[in-house]
Formats: sequence, structure tokens, C-alpha cells
Amino acid sequence: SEQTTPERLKDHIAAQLQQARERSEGLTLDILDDDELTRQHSPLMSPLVWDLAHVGNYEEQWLVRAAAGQRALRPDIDVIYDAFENPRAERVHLPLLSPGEARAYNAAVRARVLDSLERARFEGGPPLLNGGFVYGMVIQHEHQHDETMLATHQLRRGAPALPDPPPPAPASAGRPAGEEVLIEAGPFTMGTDDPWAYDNERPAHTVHLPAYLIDTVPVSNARYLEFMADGGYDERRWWSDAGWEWRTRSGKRAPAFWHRDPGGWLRRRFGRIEPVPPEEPVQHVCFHEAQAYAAWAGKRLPTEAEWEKAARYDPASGTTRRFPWGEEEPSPRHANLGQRLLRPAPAKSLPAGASPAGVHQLVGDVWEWTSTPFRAYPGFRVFPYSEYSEVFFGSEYRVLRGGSWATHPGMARATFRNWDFPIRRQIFAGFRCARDAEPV
Ligand code: AVJ
Ligand code: FE
Repeated sequence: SEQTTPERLKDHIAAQLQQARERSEGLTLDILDDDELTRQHSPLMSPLVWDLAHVGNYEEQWLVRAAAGQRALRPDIDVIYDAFENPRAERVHLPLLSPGEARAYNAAVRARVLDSLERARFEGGPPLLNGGFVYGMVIQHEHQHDETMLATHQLRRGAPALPDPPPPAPASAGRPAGEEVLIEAGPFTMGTDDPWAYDNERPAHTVHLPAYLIDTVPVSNARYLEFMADGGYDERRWWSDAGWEWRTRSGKRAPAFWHRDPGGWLRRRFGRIEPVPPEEPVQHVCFHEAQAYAAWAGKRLPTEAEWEKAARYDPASGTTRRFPWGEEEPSPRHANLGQRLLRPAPAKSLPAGASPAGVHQLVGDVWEWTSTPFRAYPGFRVFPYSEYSEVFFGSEYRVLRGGSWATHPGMARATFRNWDFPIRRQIFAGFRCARDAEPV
């Protein structure tokens, strides 16, 4: 997608680096005091100041040391900001940089990066720099931690810290599309060879799928409430063995952050209490809850390949798109991304973002659980390091697709793969359903 001159690509990279840092500081240094930045808001999350210096340390390792070949600034802190060395719940006990030190450290790293960017060569050198890949990797890494910091904000107690713009109006009932659409049997191109994509999205390869039906919108709060009212959390038959084990052990009976009030269901969202909006996609449900709902509805979760074909395949031309709406970069018209809102948008409020088959809200709003474990595509090759993707391959994690309202547009390509444990609820995840097409 970065078909441009090296100079324009460098300007683009510098602007994207700057934008990511403004976002990170907007979630931390600009709005919270040192106590709020250094305390542990939840055992599920890092202290915010850990994420902040971690993105700086990652940038130092990849852009200052690996890409530019410069001397390390702070090799002594690598171990503190190594996610594998330190479980989230324990990071608060590490000798972390203070918020002021983290700001200065990140700025010192960034100054070296911008200086060396001017001399960088993106062609004919090491693969790490081809097409500016490693810069894109570092930019995407920072935005992923910004989304993680938003999950910390959601778990945080106390007065609201983030501005909360109003959502768009729900779509007018002018021309209601069907509940589900048929995706015909046949091949499509899954994955990508995009130069800025992660190794786990590669290589582009052909996948044949039988015909299936997929919901045109993610499951709404109203629908999810029907499952709850019908005793969905109490009926063993809707749950997998692992799901029922989670259900009984956790005692959960509603999405995270919901509680019942005499007047109906309320939720806490970034420090504000409000009625659960019926037309919004449900979020903060785990994989097990998504699977149980789908069983109750007489459906199932889509596979990862089914999700991607619904998002990218254009039956009219037989081609596979970068985004559901085509090749154009995402705009607010297409998708609810980039933390412009602190919530998913109501059903079908962005018709310009629908896929050729008429599937809405695939990109943005909520991450969507799929039934597929996180595994390598055929022909996968580690690049540039196994700790991004490869060490997570296996049956423990499920793939999530499409990005959430908190995901930066730079990661909204419809090949992007996220993954998490099937019990996770603090991420901005929901789901849609699918089912096999009746044999003809
Ligand atoms: C792709 C979102 C699962 O946050 O654990 C951040 C991204 N990798 N730092 C995560 C990531 C290294 C990753 N996810
Ligand atoms: Fe990280």
C-alpha cells in the first residue's frame, strides 16, 4: 500500500510515529497523575507507565539498535520491559521508570530514530528495512499497546479521564438488509503479501470454502439480552465442556462491566454508568460466551477463513479486496476505528463500509471471535522474530478479526489477525454468527 517515493514514505513514517506517540501520551501523561500512572488498576493489566516505556524500549531495540545499528541507550532496562520475563500482575513491583523518566527516555529514543530515518535505505538492504517494514512494525506495536492501555482505562475505577463523544444515530430503518447472507462455495485468496503486514498474515494463499451463511451485523446487546433472559447462562447444553467449566468456576452471568438495576441492565464504560444500549454490538464477552450464544441461536461462530472471505471476496469480479469496501484507506465513513468514540457504533450505522456481500461492521466496532485456533498459514516464515506470532501458535488461543473501535486504522486491513485466550473479557471483543448453508 506504500507505493511511493522513499522521501514520501519517510514523511509518512515520521508522521505516523508522531501520531502514535501523541495517542500514547494522550492516554497517559496528558491526563493522569503519577499515582494513577504507576498503580496497578487490575491484575489483568500492566501499570500504564509500563506500557508507555515498553513501547519506547521496543522502538529502541528495533529502530535504534537493529535497523540503524546504533549503540544501546538503556540495555539495563530491557529485562524490565520484556513481556515474557514479567507477567502483567507483577510489573508493578519492578523498578520501573517513573512517568517523567519514561517520557524523557521515549523522547531520547525518538530523537535518534528520526535522525537515522533520514539516512535509512528501504531497498536493496536488509529485509528488515524493505519497504520500511520495521518502522511499520514499531508504529503498529505502539498502537496495539494504546488499545491495551484503553482496556486498562476501562478497568480503572474513579472519575472519568477520557472524553466520550456521542455515538452516531442508529441507522434509519429505511432499507433493512437481511439478517444473514449467503457466501457461495468456492475459492478466495486468504492472507496477504503486503509489505507492512505481520508474518502471521502471510503468505497470500488460496482457500476453498463450502457455501455458508453469515450474519450481516455483529450480535447486538438486545439479542444478547434475549439469550440471558432465556436462561442461556444456566443451560449446560449451549456450552462446550471448557465453556461450562469457565461458566461454573467464574460464576459470570452477564458481559463484563454489566450489572442489573431495578430499571434494567446498566454498564460501566470508562467510569460512566449508563443503560446498556440495545442496538450496539455486545462487547466484553469471552469466546465461551460467544460460542454458547451461537449454539442457543441455532448457529455457530464463523471460522477465521469464513470471516475473511465475507470481508474481502468480491463475487462479481472474483477478486479479494484489502478492506470490505475496497482498496480505499479507512475513513470515518467506512468504519468506527481509531478511538474516535469510546464505544462500538449502532448496527448498520456505516453502510459505506459494508462488504460486496452486504456484511456490515466487519472492520472496527468490536473484535470478532472466530472458532479458529491461532495457527500458522501454509508457507509461514518467521519474520522478523518468533515472539510476535510463532510462540503463540497452537490450540490455546482463538483468533479475533476485524479490529475494534479502539484499533488504529493502520491495522484495519482485513487480513490482520489478533488472538487471545478463550476466557478473555477485558478486550473490546464481540462476535457474529454463521451457519452451514443447506445442501441444495
Ligand atoms: C497481537 C494484541 C495479541 O498485545 O499481546 C504487543 C500484540 N505483541 N506487543 C499483544 C503485541 C507485542 C499482541 N496481540
Ligand atoms: Fe509489546
